Amino acid sequence: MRFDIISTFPEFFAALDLSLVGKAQKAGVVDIRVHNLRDWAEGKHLAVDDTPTGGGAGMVMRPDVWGRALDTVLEEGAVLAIPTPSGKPLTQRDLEALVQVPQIVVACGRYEGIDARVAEHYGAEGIRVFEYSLGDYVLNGGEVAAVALVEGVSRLVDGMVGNPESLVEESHSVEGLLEYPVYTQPREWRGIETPAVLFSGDHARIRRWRRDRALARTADRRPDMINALVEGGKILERADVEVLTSRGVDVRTGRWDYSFSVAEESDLSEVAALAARTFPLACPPTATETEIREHIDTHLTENAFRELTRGGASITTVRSGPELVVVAYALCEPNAPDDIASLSPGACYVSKIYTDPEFHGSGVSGALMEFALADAVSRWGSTAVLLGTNQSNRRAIRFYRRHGFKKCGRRTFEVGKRIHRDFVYVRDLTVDPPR
Ligand code: 6GU
Repeated sequence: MRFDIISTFPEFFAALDLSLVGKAQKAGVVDIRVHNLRDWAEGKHLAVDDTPTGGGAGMVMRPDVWGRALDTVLEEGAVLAIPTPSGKPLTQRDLEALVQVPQIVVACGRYEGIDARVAEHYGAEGIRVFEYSLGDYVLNGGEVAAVALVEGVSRLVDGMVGNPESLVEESHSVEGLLEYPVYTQPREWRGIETPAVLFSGDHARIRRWRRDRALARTADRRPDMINALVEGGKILERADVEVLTSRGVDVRTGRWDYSFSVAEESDLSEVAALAARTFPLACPPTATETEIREHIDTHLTENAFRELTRGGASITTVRSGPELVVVAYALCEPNAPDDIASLSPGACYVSKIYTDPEFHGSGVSGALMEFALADAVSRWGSTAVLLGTNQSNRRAIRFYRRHGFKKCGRRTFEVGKRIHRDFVYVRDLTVDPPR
């Protein structure tokens, strides 16, 4: 791989004699030649720039000087790379394409840039011209961007990086996600523990944890990358959906549409409205309309929820859409009811988790469960959580299993004259969530 860099500051590129790129040069893996543009300047002052035609601030680099330089340096099959803040943002895909080329000539402009006819002329001559930018900010010249391109391409050249696997996993590889956070020794540093899952030796769990962290990071920092994943159909796993949902992403649209919070008094009328809406759908077909109505009017009113929160319960909600309506809520209590508390002494209790049917399968319920349990741990210091679910509700049972719950008993309870049979589930809150 051959690089030719043309600049008015050739000394700048001493940096490329260091580190891995320096080693690669010495090993003959890459050949980097730096040229001083002024060697092609003419006249008494060896000027390389002049005032902008049509007026304006600053100076523009002369095409004749650049023409003489490039005619000398460009070889068959070369790409002419021109760093400029008005170029195409440089990506890993660009670097992967550039490493296939025999020669890259980087033309570093200073001042307000290079006369536009230079790119036009060489493009018309059949040379591939690549005007690129490092991002949406302005530097004084193309030198930093030239170093970035040379280093980024060099490390993809065969025989460069010691461990080829590190090329596969890093940020901006084909996965389309930012890299997960990394840790090393010591295990605890300034009171911060390395996540326990990384010591588990369970490679499937570690992989899942890393993917979760990568997704969460990408959602928080790079909405554009999440949208590309959604459009490309690259979010396939249910666990992906839940992590993204917990960061507010509606994966069906790629929009940031969810917000999670602990309910305050002023939220309780909306919580009651959602409860009244969803409760009938969760009732067995044998329940009569009157029974259902009676239950709603006594247990699912704003007042009933207010009493529960005053009694120490915590309600967490998910809001969505332009109107920010409550689409899911969870009700947690610091202690489980007497009939099951002995199954896990000291455990807190999830008494309800309801999601608007429109949001079933959206990841909202799972994300809300984790949010509600994190709230319980910080609020009450809970080390375990209990819940009961109807024995015939297979969907709920699968959901709780996925969220790390294990069956630990049974209970019955009466609604009207009917006896309901529940399984009781427990989850240890002192270990990392299952994923
Ligand atoms: Cl490629 N050049 C200059 N001058 N400023 C930049 C840049 C390039 N990319 C970001 N800012």
